[in-house]
Amino acid sequence: MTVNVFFAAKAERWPHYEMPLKDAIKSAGIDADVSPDFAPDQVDYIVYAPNSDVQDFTPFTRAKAVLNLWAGVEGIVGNKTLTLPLARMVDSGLTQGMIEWVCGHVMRHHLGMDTHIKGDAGVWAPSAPPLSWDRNVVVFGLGELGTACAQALAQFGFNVSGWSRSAKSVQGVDCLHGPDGLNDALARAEIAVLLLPDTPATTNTLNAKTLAQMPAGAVIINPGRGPLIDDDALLPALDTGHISHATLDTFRVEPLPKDHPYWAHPSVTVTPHIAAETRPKYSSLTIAENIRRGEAGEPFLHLVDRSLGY
Ligand code: NDP
Ligand code: OXD
Repeated sequence: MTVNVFFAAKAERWPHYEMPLKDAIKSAGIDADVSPDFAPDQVDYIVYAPNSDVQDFTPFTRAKAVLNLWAGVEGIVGNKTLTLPLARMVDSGLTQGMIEWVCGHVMRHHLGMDTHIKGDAGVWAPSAPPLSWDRNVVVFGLGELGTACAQALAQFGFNVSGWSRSAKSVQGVDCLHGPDGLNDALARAEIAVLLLPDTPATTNTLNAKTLAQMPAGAVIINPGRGPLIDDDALLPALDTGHISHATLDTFRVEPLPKDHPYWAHPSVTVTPHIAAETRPKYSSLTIAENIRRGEAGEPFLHLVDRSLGY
């Protein structure tokens, strides 16, 4: 029987997804109609972006799962009309993109690239950076993306620690966890990379108290989510130099409002939520595999735990 796969994302995304999604689902051996236009009660799977117009899932009476195109699920996990299984996006392209973005920004700060590239004209002021072996980097969040980034940073030679909710073992990474592990993680974080999900438990992970626990001159890199940082605590910490720089890709309000102090702050780099893209070519493979699983009666991959919110 033909499976109906409903593409519920912004209309402008459909031309990018149509062929990769159709090809991947066909290659997974599934006979499917894939379209952004279906009567809700005819839909078997919903390929979903949380900024879609679809916010009420009750009319999707025969659907078997919602397959999120984003890694972050804070925009859907609390939707009371959603009782179907919810899978989030994990794909090789997303992970590789995040590794490249995180390592690039860690290297910028580790090597002091801004100082040496933009140095005052005519002033020859050598100041060698420490080697990666002598630099402590902490990745907050050791999930799909955090683990991959932590391991890539360890390959460069950094002293890498990671912090997660539950205990972990990751080769080359000193793993800390839970509220007790947070104090150690903060104290080590000369460079902090935030790859936590946005949940009630992670809101303001970096606040006035925890920022004060970080080493003087620490750098923060946040490709995770805006609410992980209390902005009203970060700005004064940047002003005093206790935090020497923040490279921020995610914000409480996106796009970041034009009058937000981050834009003009000399110690802040703003990037427009581009750390890692969901690319149709790779994400379609994850979607297709989950549809294959659904049809074969196998467990879905990457299911979200609604009680934890990620
Ligand atoms: P995962 O769900 O795989 O990993 C989340 C990690 O955070 C896990 O290690 C988890 O711990 C940890 N965590 C969750 N809650 C807590 C807590 N209360 N205390 C300590 N640790 C906690 O997510 P991903 O790695 O796939 O993605 C991480 C986030 O990156 C996404 O949620 C999204 O917000 C963001 N993202 C940003 C993108 C961008 O372009 N800027 C692109 C893609 C994702 P445990 O392992 O114990 O469960
Ligand atoms: C995601 C993101 O969650 O792009 O996938 O931020």
